[in-house]
Amino acid sequence: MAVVENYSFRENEKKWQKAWDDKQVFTVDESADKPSYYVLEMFPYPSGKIHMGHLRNYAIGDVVARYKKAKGFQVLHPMGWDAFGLPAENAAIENKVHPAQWTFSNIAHMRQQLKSIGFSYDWDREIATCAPEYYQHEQKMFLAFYKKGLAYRKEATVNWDPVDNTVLANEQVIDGRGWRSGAVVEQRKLKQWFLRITDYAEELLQGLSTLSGWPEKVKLMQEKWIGKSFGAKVWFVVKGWDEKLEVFTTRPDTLFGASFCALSPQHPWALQMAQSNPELAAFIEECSRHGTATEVIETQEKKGVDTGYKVVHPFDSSIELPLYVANFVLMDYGTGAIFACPAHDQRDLDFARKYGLKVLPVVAPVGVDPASVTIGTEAHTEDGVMIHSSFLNGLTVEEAKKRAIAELVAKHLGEETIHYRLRDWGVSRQRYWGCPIPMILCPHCGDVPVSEDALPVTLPEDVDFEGTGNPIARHPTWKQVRCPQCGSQAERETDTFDTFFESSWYFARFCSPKSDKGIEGELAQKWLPVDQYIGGIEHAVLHLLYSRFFTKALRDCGCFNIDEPFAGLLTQGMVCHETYKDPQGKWVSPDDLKGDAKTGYVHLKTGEPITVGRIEKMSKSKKNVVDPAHIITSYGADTARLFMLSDSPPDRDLEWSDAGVDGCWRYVNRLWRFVAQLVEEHPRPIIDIETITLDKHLALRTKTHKTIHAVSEDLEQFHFNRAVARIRELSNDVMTHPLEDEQARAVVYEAMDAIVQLFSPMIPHVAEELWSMLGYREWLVNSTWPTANPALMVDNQITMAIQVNGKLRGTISVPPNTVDAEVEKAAFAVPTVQAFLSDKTVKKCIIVPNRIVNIVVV
Ligand code: ANZ
Ligand code: ZN
Repeated sequence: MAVVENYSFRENEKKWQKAWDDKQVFTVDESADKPSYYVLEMFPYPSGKIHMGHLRNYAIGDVVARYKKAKGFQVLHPMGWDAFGLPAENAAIENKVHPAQWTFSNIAHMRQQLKSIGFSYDWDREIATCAPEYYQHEQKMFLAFYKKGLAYRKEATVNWDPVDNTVLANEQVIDGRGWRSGAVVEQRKLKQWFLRITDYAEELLQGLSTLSGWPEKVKLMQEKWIGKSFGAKVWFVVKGWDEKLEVFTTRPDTLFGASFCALSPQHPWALQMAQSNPELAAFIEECSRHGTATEVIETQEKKGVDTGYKVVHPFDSSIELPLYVANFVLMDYGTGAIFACPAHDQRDLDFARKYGLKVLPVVAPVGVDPASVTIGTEAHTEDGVMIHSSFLNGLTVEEAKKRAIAELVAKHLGEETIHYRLRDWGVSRQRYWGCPIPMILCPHCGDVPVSEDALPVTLPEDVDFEGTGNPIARHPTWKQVRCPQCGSQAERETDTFDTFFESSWYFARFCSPKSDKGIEGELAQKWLPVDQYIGGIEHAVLHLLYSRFFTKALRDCGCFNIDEPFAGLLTQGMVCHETYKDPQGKWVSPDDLKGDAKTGYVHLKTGEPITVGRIEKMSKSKKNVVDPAHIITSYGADTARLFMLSDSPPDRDLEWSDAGVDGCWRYVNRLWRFVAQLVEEHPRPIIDIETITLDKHLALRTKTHKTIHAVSEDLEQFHFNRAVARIRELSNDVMTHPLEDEQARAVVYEAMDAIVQLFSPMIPHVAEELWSMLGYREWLVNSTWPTANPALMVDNQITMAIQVNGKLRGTISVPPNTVDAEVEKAAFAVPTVQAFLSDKTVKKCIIVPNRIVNIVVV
């Protein structure tokens, strides 16, 4: 037997990458007469190197892209860089390197890494969002939005990160702290640019129901984020003041349980009243020291100050309620004022208990005697029947809501409203490394858009990153400009866009990446929506919601006629790894361990015993990261890809294990050695495969065709791990199939061809190599996907269960649709069945064709 060496991935992966690249096999041919398919993975931030999360994301995307290409689609599979953002600026401060230089050198390194993994990208379409060729188009978009009233500036209380010196979006505040710096967030007032995403709240909500290719959980998260609620506005007359207090409520049914009204500390009235009320002024000042984040407001102790004013109950003018300013009322929700019903709202109850205010239950849970309803420390928020509520008594909550609103309308004291939790999107950031907002602030004309012919507004390059705040604002000349309207000395807007702006339309730019028009309507129309989008669940709300909003806003600006950006969405799970700690409780990297799972680990350098902790998402802070670069240099890209795909379903978490990778590596080698030996010792026979009649060979043919069918189905449904398992199972059969004669060899070659083709989207380099070893001149990457022959997919043997008095006693293997008499004969001949028949009389034998033989004995 010939000595066969290990598969040389180093040589082969490079060879095939170069070959594909030279022939531009992944370059889109816009003129091709094929159906189009657009697969996109969330583009990376150029942090410096590819991590495991990227590898998994792109391995999945590449399977989809290569599979669709083989299925005859013209596939658009692009890659680019989400290149603006804070880390570049931080690097500028720490390492004294310009953000552009830092970013572009990271891009160069990561591009080379991606190329070494052999992903099927059309590199001609590469984009970097920090290039003026990219961001100039979003300046035009912003001006179009501004013209349409979709962009506006307003003074807003913002979350201020005192360490990063920047404004944070609410969602960047986690448990009251900055998401990056971890600093306690403060409140500040600033004039900020906003995009009117709330104009699209209803359409964004309705659109979810059209997204059948999205995971339910993502749609649910978006639905909650949009937060539509039906309710009412109620106008309370303020005693001794010629004003009505407007509150928003979702529970007008509970009005008879109202015990007080409350204003947000930022409510204009509160600020006005504070001028003559030092206690109130001090309280408002205290509140402003906390963040605006909902989490903070929900978890802090409920506190307030009585303004001394009274408001009149809309249904009974003899009832007067005190008016408070309370810290749990948000200014940017509803009207910034509430009426409180402590019996049925927990926040109101906490507040009422603290200040000794009235607590009157007005909803009795179904089946509970109204007289026995009492409220302790927990509010009743469930459904029920109205009590202590005059004309509402006896109605259900739903009925009472309607009735109460009708009464409010009749008295001109309120109206029905719909409310959304969704807020307008604040896009201003006081940062250098972002897209400049193309606006000029003129002392005479106010906000003036930069004129089209003066675009793009590019970032100044010679900036100093030392001081605090925004380096552009500190630049001596950049912001000095003449007002395009009146010509007087004016100033440029020095804020830059939130980096979610760039990622909200990049998928459209990939359709015409070099066009000086930005988005070419016709090409966007051809490719969009993206057929399959793949990325992390962490983007379930913001990025995906902003992209949906942009698509609708761009549509309304006449850019194209598309409603939704992503038809299909796959959110992949995380890559996890065991964690390790030394005796001092410090995290230890897997690279610093000696030993193994069985005998235990010690520290490589200190020899100290190591405790193994939980399996967690790979993260720098827990030191449980494995660098894909190491795996790729020691095992090759195909092995790394195979492991990423075979271990668990793509939407679940995956546990990285050295043993698992090693198993994949050994498998790739086994496959390669088998083919190398096969072609050397048993050349492909020249016989017509359809003439094969021997059962044992037909069984392998059946398995091959069944596998082709099942794997194709698996890939359609993104069940990559199942697909891998099936192909491996077939290959095990092939490798043990006797190669005694021509018929045997013919079916083995047929099976091997299928295995290589089915594996080609997952382990493309070794598959391409095996394909040529199997004798094909045409490249595998250009071959079409195999199809299963339905006639061969029928089993020639099936297994039937044999029951005696309802208990399973054995099985038989017979050809499908065997006549009953033969089945019976075979069943009675099984020894384990006979044991239960010996001293009994058979009453009857019922046969469920192809499935069960039921023998009844007494
Ligand atoms: C009276 C009431 C009685 C309420 C009751 C609830 C239960 P969702 O459902 O999330 O939209 N609310 C209104 N504006 C607010 C603001 N700016 N800050 C804090 N809370 C505010 O919440 C709507 C409910 O939240 C409203 O209904 C209001 O309290 C409160 F048994 O009105 B409710
Ligand atoms: Zn002017």
